[in-house]
This record gives sequence, structure tokens and C-alpha cells, in this order.
Amino acid sequence: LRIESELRQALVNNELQLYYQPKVSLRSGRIVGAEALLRWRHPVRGLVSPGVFIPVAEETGLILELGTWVLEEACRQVREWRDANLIMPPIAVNLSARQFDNELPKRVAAVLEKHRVQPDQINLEITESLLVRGTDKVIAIMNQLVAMGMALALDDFGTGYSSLAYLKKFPISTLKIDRSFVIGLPYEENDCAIARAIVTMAQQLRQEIVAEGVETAEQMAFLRELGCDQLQGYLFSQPVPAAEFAAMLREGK
Ligand code: G
Ligand code: G
Ligand code: MN
Ligand code: NA
Repeated sequence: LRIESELRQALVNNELQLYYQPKVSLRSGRIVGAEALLRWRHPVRGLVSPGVFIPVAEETGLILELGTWVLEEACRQVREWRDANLIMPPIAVNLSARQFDNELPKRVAAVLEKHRVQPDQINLEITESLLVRGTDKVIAIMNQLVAMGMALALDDFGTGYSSLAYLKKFPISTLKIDRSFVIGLPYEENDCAIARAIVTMAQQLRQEIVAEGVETAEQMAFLRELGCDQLQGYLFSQPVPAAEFAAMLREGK
């Protein structure tokens, strides 16, 4: 209850901030995207992890306001970067299942328009749990977003129950291999088998594949061997504040 009311205050008091974690092409070594990650600078508690407050926001429904704030802030930032003549790769924003209502495409379109941001500048990351309760309604909403020109990525892939046949129903252009399978590469046989299966499946479905939580050169080498397209993780960069991310882009990384 305390976190909930403090989170409402945080929205009002500007205590929220987006960090950006680069996604790097395994082919070129260059930054080809970024994921926006929410941070809360609490005046007393200090930096509060989204792992703590996102679940509370989801339970209380506050995630709708929070999610709109995140999208607004990402679009505002992209607009600012574009106005500064920075060449921007797409920025991915996380969406909670709760945000997936009939009004979502309209809400997203309004925010893009307000900030004069092209739909291909913002990607949306959704989690596998959304597919599991995936009804025709969810598919219809996804199709609307795609028709608007947005790309959808499936986050935390491998932690849910999606099968190849199942995945085919959803208009998803990118799969993100969950960090929990990347940790053991290339030494844990089971993780190697799972990563290989996911990459093979994504290639069959002509989806881009991003590996999360890449921390070592050995993991990167294995993922390159598999034919993974992009990596994201501490090996390249932690999530960083906007100015730092812009500096990385300017340095042509
Ligand atoms: O950044 P960090 O690894 O601490 O994030 C922890 C969790 O919070 C991750 O699962 C991440 O997807 C989630 N998260 C971070 N930012 C957002 C956001 O803006 N919206 C939603 N729905 N989840 C987020
Ligand atoms: O669930 P989601 O994929 O959105 O979670 C992203 C979270 O993973 C972020 O909070 C980010 O801080 C964290 N993260 C990103 N890269 C790494 C990494 O290389 N190692 C670890 N341990 N965490 C990472
Ligand atoms: Mn994510
Ligand atoms: Na993840």
C-alpha cells in the first residue's frame, strides 16, 4: 500500500527516469537498438528496482499510468534526439499484459503523434505470459499495432509455454532469449540445447533473435556461431542514462 501511494507521488514528482540498454548487431558490432528500462529515484529509499515496483503497479492497475508515462518519455526523448540530428536506432519499450486492452493501439498512436515520432522508431516488448492467455482479442490488438507500423518483440522467451505452432499465430518479429538460458553458455549442455532450439525456431519463423544478459566473450562467440542476430548485456553495456546512450551513438559504437 505504501509503495502504491509513493509510486503515485513519483509520477507527480518526476522521480521516474528511463535508462537505455544498447542492442548490438553480432554481424557489425554496432548499436542497432536499445531497450528503455524504468528507474525510480526515491528521495529516501534511493534507487528502487522495477523488479520491486512493477509487480505492485500491475496488481493495483497503476501500470496503465506508468506505462503511458514510459511511452511518453521514450517518445519525448526520441524527438529530442532527432531534433539534435542524432541518427536513432529503434527504442524498445516494455508493455505489461495489463496494458493490452482495446484502447492500446489508439493510446499508442496518440502519443506517437503528439511527439511526431514515426511508429518504426518505437518497438514494443511483450512477455510470453500474454501469449499464454492469448485470445483472439490479444491477436487483434497486436495486428492493429503492426498495421500502424510498429514491431513487436517477445521478451523473456523460453520461460513460458509457447510452442512453434503457437508462436505462428502472433505477429511477432523478434524473439528475445531469456537471460536464464544465456548464463550457462557455452558450458551447460542444457542451456546450449535450449538456445540452439530457440534460434533454429526463430529462423524458421523468419524472426530476429536477440540474446539477453550476455556477459562474457564465450557466450557471445557461442551465440554468433548459432546465428543469433543481436545481443544485449553487460558485456557491451549496462542500461545507462539517456545522455550516456546518446554519447555512445555519437562515438559510432
Ligand atoms: O531493469 P531491470 O532488469 O531491473 O528490470 C527488471 C524488470 O522490470 C524486467 O523484467 C523489466 O522487463 C521490467 N521493466 C523495466 N522497465 C519496465 C517498463 O517500463 N515497463 C514494464 N512493464 N516493465 C519494465
Ligand atoms: O525482463 P527484461 O528482459 O525486460 O529485463 C531486463 C533486465 O535485465 C534489466 O533490468 C537489466 O538491468 C537486466 N540486465 C541486462 N543485461 C544484463 C546482464 O548482462 N546481466 C544481468 N545479470 N542482468 C542484465
Ligand atoms: Mn524487456
Ligand atoms: Na528478459
